[in-house]
Amino acid sequence: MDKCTKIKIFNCLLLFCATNFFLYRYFSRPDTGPLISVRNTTIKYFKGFNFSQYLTGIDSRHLTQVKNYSNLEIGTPSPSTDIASLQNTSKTAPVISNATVMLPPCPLVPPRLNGPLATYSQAGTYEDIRAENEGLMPGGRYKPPDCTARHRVAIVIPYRNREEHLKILLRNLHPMLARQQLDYGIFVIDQALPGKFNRAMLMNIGYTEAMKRYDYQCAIFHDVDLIPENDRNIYSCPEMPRHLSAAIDKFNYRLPYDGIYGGVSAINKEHFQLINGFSNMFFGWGGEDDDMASRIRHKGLKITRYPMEIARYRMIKHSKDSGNEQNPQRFALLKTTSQRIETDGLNSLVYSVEKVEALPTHLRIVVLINEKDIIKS
Ligand code: UDH
Ligand code: MN
Repeated sequence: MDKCTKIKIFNCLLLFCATNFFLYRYFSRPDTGPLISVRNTTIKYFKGFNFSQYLTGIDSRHLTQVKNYSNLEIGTPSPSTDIASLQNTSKTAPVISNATVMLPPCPLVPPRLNGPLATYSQAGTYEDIRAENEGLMPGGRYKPPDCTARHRVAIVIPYRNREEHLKILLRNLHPMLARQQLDYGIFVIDQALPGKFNRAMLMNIGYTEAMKRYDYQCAIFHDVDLIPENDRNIYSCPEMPRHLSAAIDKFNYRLPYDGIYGGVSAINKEHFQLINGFSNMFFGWGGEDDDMASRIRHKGLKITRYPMEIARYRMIKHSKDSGNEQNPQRFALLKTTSQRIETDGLNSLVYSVEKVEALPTHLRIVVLINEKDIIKS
């Protein structure tokens, strides 16, 4: 064989290998390839692919988690089983039994999103709302039926005496969260009378009570009167704290000021622990969200947001509530945020649970808090 033929054969071989390589890459893409490839290749495919990361709300930190779970997540537990219990029992290989339906991880981009939404402005009973939402379990728990969710999210609603708002919110939220393929639970933390309303403290309580019940990866704190208007506003666990309600109709869909953090926000468990949660000291209206934004900055974290076309909400019109008058002390408190972080928050929570009710659409936890206990601690 002369030198020229050898070179031709070598080139042919090279072409053959390259073609096979590209065919393999193409067919093992997340949405087309076999499952095992999904697990091995999604990590590479999506790292640095910002558009999809934005769409899914998934980031490198959670992709790593997905990778770590890959041995476990050949399937998802049936609704009666818990991922945490699976993790405890199957460190080496997943046990496939009749009782456990094994499902693949959900797609990185939820496939049934609509974008802008027509929202409901009325709602019937909690039972009516449940009937509209297939798969919704008592106490407001949901897991996708056909895949293992990539995010386990506790939705915490600080609440008192706003039942009409709550029903409207739940009627809008449940179908959206199901389309977003999240493993979520809704916790309504209902502050008993008497006493001034304390939104931030209710959110600390909601976080604490949620984490006792399930291995949630993050919490979303949600005002009862903010109705999301776009389902690409994904309620996933964020890499950095995420302010979700950036564009509200009441403020002409603009940020009233740059550092605003009120309304709806998401934060992962590690970061919430790092900043010691919210302050418990804000009784009455105002300031608690600005205190939180300072805590986040103080610990070197960043507040992130989705684009304004996506992060849209309408606020149900309401007047001021009694028991939640503007707090005149808020400006003085905001001067001492950095001194209070380590001692005022999750580690200084004092409350009593008066009642826990698993309603068809949410878990209602009635709590009693006492301003004097907080000031003392
Ligand atoms: N909340 C209740 N019950 C109350 C008070 C507050 O459930 O009695 C909860 C509820 O989730 C609500 C959230 O706390 O969405 C925030 O309270 P808000 O809706 O009163 O706060 P908002 O920022 O203030 O909407 C509305 C008054 C507008 C005054 C603007 C002055 N700058
Ligand atoms: Mn409001």
